[in-house]
Amino acid sequence: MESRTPAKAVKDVVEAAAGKVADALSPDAPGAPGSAPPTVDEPTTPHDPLPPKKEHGAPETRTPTGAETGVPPIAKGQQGAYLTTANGARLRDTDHSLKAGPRGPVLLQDHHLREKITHFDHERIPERVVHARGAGAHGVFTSYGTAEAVTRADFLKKGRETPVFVRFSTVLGSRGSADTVRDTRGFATKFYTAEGTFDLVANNIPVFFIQDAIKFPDVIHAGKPHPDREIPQAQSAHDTFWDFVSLHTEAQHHTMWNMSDRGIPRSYRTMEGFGVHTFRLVDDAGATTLVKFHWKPKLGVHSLTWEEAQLLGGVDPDFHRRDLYDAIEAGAYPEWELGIQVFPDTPEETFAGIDLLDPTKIVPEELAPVQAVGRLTLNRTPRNFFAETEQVAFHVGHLPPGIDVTNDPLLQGRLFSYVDTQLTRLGGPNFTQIPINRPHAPVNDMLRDGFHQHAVHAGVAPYRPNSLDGGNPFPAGDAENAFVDVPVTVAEAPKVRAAPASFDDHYSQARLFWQSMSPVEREHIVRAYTFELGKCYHQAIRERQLRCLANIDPVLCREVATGLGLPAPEPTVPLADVTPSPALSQVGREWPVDGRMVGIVVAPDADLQNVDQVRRAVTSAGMVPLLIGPHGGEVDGLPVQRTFATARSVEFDAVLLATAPPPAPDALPARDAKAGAAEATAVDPRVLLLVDEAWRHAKAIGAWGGGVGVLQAAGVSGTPGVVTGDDAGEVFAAVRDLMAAHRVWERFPASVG
Ligand code: HDE
Repeated sequence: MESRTPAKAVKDVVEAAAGKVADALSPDAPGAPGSAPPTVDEPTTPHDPLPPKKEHGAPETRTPTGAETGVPPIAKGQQGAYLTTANGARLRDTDHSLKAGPRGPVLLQDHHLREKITHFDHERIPERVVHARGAGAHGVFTSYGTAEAVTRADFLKKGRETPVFVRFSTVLGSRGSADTVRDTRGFATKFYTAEGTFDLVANNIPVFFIQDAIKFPDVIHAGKPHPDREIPQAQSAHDTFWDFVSLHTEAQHHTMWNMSDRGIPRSYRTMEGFGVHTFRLVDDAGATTLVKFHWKPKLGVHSLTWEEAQLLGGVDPDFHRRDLYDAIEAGAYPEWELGIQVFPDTPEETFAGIDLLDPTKIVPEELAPVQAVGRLTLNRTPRNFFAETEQVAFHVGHLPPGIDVTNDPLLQGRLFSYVDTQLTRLGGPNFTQIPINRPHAPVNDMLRDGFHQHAVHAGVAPYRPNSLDGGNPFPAGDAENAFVDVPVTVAEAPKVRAAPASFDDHYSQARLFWQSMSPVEREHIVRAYTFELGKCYHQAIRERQLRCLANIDPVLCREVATGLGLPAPEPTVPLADVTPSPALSQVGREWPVDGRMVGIVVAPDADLQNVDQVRRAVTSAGMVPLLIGPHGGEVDGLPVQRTFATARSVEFDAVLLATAPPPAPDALPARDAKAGAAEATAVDPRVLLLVDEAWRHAKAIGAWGGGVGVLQAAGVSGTPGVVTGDDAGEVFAAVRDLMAAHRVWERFPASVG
């Protein structure tokens, strides 16, 4: 019997399938589930597993102790052509249990049944207690060498390329919750450096709710669903959250960021990342510097509108992870620059009067510019969500020589928590041996045994000192790049449960943020507070939060109070005199449009030659065109990716109209609720809704030929950001230019000056 089907057989299958595609959807649209289109009939000729999709990456094949194996990553997947047991015995049938006759009872001896069901029964592990919902990607970090002056870390030396795995996440929601909720986002990066793994476990907001890790259970219990009804899911618009943050007022700065557009990112690709705490770098000579880490996205910082975020929660709860995977698949690789703000390491640990140990404070970039030290590019999606994204385990204590921690009390608690949590979540102490967590540096610890031990340790003396293993392992010194515990002087002081007096300022930087916003961003903040507090059941909580807002800014307080129908209270502390930080605003610049989605409405009567040209122009501009037609399949030879029934404005960054399509046969509320009222319209009502929403969400809209009629029917002709013309290419070029500013900001009414 032939033990393996040759690889050629796989190639044959892929090629044969390509000739018998079940549906004619464009191969250009990202998101196809497999690496080859399926056939309508069930394949029966045995062959090796199909290759992964071209954008799939996988953890490097390393031993549990960090050595390269030389085995291609594909070997981590299934092997061979035939179905086997977990022990590799080939199976004849997996559809029927072993029974005493076809109608008889199932036999206990059915080891295949027991193995299959038992394994299935144990497929779930606990989700993360926070940041349960996330999406990951592989990539590479290339160092510019600009940090060499302040750190001895090898991966920051000029030209070093370090493999990375990044996991983005929300904080509050369960693993199956929606991506677009209003929340802080996690931005955790694992650098597999030659000197050991470095985890930069960051967020998209540069400050935190609390100043001391001992309050973490409190803030998370307050933000999570109520313990009795377990609602609401993945959101802060409820009584327990606002009860806590209005009493524990050090949370007010972070809460302000959450209520701003930062709380509803457009994409993971358009988020900044912040290490939050101050870290301490140490150079070859032992000199130290304090730094804060920043990730700066190449595409700029952009957000959804609140209505978009809410619609997406229902229409496409996977919006952010889909966006990440689609962009990588389309070749629009997400990029960030890593930067550091650099501060002298003085005994006071302050900069410009700002306490660098207080994680509720930023240092404005205008006071300490962010200096770029390298570039992160994400270029591969995980092949297996569970093995990679779910099992990846970050820890703020995974530090290479050259990077050390400070006494920030929030960071100190995190140093304990991240190992502790994996013990339950990943079922024991050997989680660094899971493929995605394996270091790319030689591991020679004296940790032994435990559940799921993957290493087969040699030697007889896992202790020091020893002579039986010849004294191995030996301590390293500076010459061997040993980790440096910076010998910081610890002041002699009484043991206290207390914070420094500087930690008492809870409002000045919330005010700094508010003062740095443009009018339209302030408008969004007012609406967000009004929405969230409006969802609280108890008036006492609303009133108490208004008191906090009064200490931040009287205009903000008054506007929110008006929306709630409550009087605006007076401040109880003097309003801080702040200098706005323009770097905090998201509005007023232009950015690359890579990986943006452009919807193009077509129908049989459209000028399809023009459509095809525009589609190519969209692709050449680094964006993804999706044709939206009255029905699936093709429209006059052009493959459509969406229909009027399946499309919704929220998945597009801009909409182009090549025609004014009459109602399609399924344009009935009975068939598609989006069709709305039954009254007859000249244009398909789903297309009118598409234009209406795109306009309301301040997206660029373009039309040529018959498409201009849709704009008239929707009542948006001649308004800002609506482009018409005879030449489809020129219309698209104008739309692309508008997209560079992210939105047509003039369309938002801004009453808050
Ligand atoms: Fe975390 N955090 N955290 N956190 N955190 C976790 O670790 C914790 C904090 C952050 O994609 C947990 O493996 C404490 C700040 C991210 O896997 C847990 C405190 C920042 C992720 C934990 C904080 C973060 C986590 C849950 C207060 C931004 C997701 C599962 C002192 C700088 C990582 C896990 C991933 C995850 C504890 C505060 C970022 C329980 C005690 C501040 C991005 O260990």
